[in-house]
Amino acid sequence: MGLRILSLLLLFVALAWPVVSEQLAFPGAEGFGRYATGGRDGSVYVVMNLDDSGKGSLRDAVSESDRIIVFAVGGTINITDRMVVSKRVSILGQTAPGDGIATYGNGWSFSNANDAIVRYIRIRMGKGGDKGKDAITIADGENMIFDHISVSWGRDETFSINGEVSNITIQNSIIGQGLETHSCGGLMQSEGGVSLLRNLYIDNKTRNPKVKGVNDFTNNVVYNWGSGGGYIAGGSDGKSYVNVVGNYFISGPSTSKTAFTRGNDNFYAYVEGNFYDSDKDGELNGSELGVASSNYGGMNLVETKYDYPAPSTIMNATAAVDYVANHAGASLVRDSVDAYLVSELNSWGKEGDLISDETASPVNGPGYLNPGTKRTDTDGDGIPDEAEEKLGTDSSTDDSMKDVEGKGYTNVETWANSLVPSSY
Ligand SMILES: *[C@@H]1O[C@H](CO)[C@@H](O)[C@H](O)[C@H]1NC(C)=O
Ligand SMILES: *[C@@H]1O[C@H](CO)[C@@H](O)[C@H](O)[C@H]1NC(C)=O
Ligand SMILES: *[C@@H]1O[C@H](CO)[C@@H](O)[C@H](O)[C@H]1NC(C)=O
Ligand SMILES: *[C@@H]1O[C@H](CO)[C@@H](O)[C@H](O)[C@H]1NC(C)=O
Ligand SMILES: CC(=O)N[C@H]1CO[C@H](CO)[C@@H](O)[C@@H]1O
Repeated sequence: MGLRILSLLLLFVALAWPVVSEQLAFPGAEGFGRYATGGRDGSVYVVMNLDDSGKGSLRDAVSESDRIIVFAVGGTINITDRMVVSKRVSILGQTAPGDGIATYGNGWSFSNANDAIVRYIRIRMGKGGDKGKDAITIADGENMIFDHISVSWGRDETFSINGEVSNITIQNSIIGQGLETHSCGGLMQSEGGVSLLRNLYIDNKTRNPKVKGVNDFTNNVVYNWGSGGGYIAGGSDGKSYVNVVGNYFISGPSTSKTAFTRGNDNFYAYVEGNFYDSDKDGELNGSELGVASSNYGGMNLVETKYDYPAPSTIMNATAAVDYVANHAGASLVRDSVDAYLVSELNSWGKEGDLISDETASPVNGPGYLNPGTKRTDTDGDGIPDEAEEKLGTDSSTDDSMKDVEGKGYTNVETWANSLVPSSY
């Protein structure tokens, strides 16, 4: 067979090969981390108590790989040591009764926690946490998605990605109040792709965020950054390739610096439709930043958008503010901390503060979460009886890891997905 025919044949085979469509982490998962698998090929773990460790605790749940974690209880889990998450774990906070779940007292490590899916949970570190550590750290690993989480009070950074990290999404989340004196939103430094979509960065002195590498920053709101800066174009070494689209920057009482700083020729950026309201006047009436390097801290602006996995809908910056103010964070129920932060945002420049002690006024600690009532789960498979009836599954057989709908999600995921909106 001639080489030519062989290569034609190979081309034909390649074209005819069925395209394997990868499974989204959940309906509405977007960006670089959208295909994280979580614990889909493992088993269900039901968190039964608010203990810091031991059987039935969240710490025990995340200590082993291949688990889908659901909650039979709601409330605040006080943690002493850092939480260290294993590979292929889904943490589905929306399944908790009452006001849902928070951890308080220290931070979390998702380093090497490949394929994590994390939804609707509050991670509040606080001054009791380990000195020099972040509220959330990812120092290496790949394929992770964080959706509708609220992270605050990091002692070093609040949510930080730095190292050999690829394919991460943080969407619809609140990252705020990094504790003084460091008071940082966080580093987002990775060559392997980080998507930051529809998040609120609020009340951090600096790094809201600091970006380096491959990054998509779309439809975020940044409020009341401090003297360190808002979006910081990071790094004199190495090259960065970023999209910055449809974001709204709003100065607050702590703000003394312009929205974008520290760009250079190695920081290639596609920018479009970003707004800036710098006058702290109690009204949201900023204006669009012109496409000029000087408005973007000296970044090297490019004309073509980087082809990164884009959100299904890109809003204008004003609509992004509306969405973020109403829905970002663990928003099934907004706890007192998130309610307070959003009230600051809604003052459009008049209120906001950088804090060093989360237990003092005005924050006064993590607040109280209503535990709600435990639901009956006869077969103990993690899906309450009432929900099994609706799903058409058997409430007397452990069938939560089966896929009754045949759509690629286990029954327990189908239930969890049904509890929350399926698009942003
Ligand atoms: C967590 O600590 C707070 C005090 O900071 C306390 O009120 C609460 O009951 C504790 N929660 C649990 C589950 O022990
Ligand atoms: C990141 O995701 C893309 C698309 O799914 C994939 O091609 C690539 O191999 C992933 N990278 C890593 C390091 O997992
Ligand atoms: C925004 O509104 C305030 C208060 O009405 C006004 O003082 C300010 O000039 C407005 N800014 C812009 C950019 O229109
Ligand atoms: C932004 O989008 C919203 C919602 O689609 C729309 O109502 C509004 O007119 C848009 N604003 C601008 C300035 O285009
Ligand atoms: C919550 C918190 O500590 N925010 C801090 C963020 O940074 C600003 C600027 O330093 C501080 O004033 C805030 O206290």
